[in-house]
Amino acid sequence: MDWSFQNAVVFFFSDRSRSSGVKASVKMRNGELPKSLLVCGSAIRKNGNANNLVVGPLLKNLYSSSSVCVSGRAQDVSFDGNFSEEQLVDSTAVSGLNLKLLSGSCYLPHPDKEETGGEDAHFICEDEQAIGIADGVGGWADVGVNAGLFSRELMSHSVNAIQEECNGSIDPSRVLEKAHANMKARGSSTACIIALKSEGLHAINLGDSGFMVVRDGCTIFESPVQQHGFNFTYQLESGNGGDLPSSGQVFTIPVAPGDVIIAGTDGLFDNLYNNEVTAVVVHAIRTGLGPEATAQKIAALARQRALDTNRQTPFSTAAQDAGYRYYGGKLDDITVVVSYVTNSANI
Ligand SMILES: [Mn+2]
Repeated sequence: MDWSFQNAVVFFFSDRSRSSGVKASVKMRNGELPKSLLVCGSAIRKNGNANNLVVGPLLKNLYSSSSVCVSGRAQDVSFDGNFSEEQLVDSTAVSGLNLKLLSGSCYLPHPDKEETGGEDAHFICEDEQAIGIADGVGGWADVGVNAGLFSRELMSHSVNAIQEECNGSIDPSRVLEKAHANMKARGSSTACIIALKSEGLHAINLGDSGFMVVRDGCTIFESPVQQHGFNFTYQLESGNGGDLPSSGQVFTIPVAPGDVIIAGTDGLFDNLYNNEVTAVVVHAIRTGLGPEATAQKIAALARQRALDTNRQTPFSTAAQDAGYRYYGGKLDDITVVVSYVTNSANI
């Protein structure tokens, strides 16, 4: 099989606190409420806790089953607002050209945890035209559980489920359901699975990993973040704990040759704004870089921002909105998967 599974070994970081339950919310990365999504409750809740000055890094909250407002049903989102009928027709016409994804990735574990590899995991299924990303929730280290094992197992099961699907009709939701049903490891993780089909990208995203699509130097799509509260992502857990795959958001996005998909964990999207990612992509394409080299460039810039203690980042903005005094980037595992959408006749 011509797929590669990125083996992320494991490390931990301790969880700052177990979050109290808050209403489910959906928030765009840029801080705006999504226009075409069902929004449950408010956006990020102000944190009323006394511990408002954060000295160390803010770390992702564990799911606390006793205090969670589980979201409702899966939300089918097709981004009608972004695509005119004409574009949809064009894209369908283009699909006759047999689109293909050319993918490459870069993974930079948290610098303190390079030896054990961190908690992100991802895969690229070249033959099946699918990619996936998972970010194990680090708070599990407090109870002696390595969430890196969970994210790796989730991605491994996803690859197996993809290979059971009929070629060309991979359903990312079904893949995630199957993968989740087979989970044995303790822990929890975000998940994002994207497959290219004849009519465009099909994807499911649960939690604060995600992906964006760049066309002609513009961001034409970004998946919204799903979190229960600030730094408290939606997450899959074994069995019926945590959020369920049905809470993931499902997307169908028409794409065309020349489009670039950038998928990543929050180590990417907490540190770089969309326009920064897009600028790197545009420069990379202009200089003829392949998807792996582009992923490396994006990851390197995200790491640079993560280490910056002054610059405003998406994460520091979200932290400040939540009532924390926090500046700079957020040091975390950084996973970037870049896929070029090509006409297979050109390969
Ligand atoms: Mn992360």
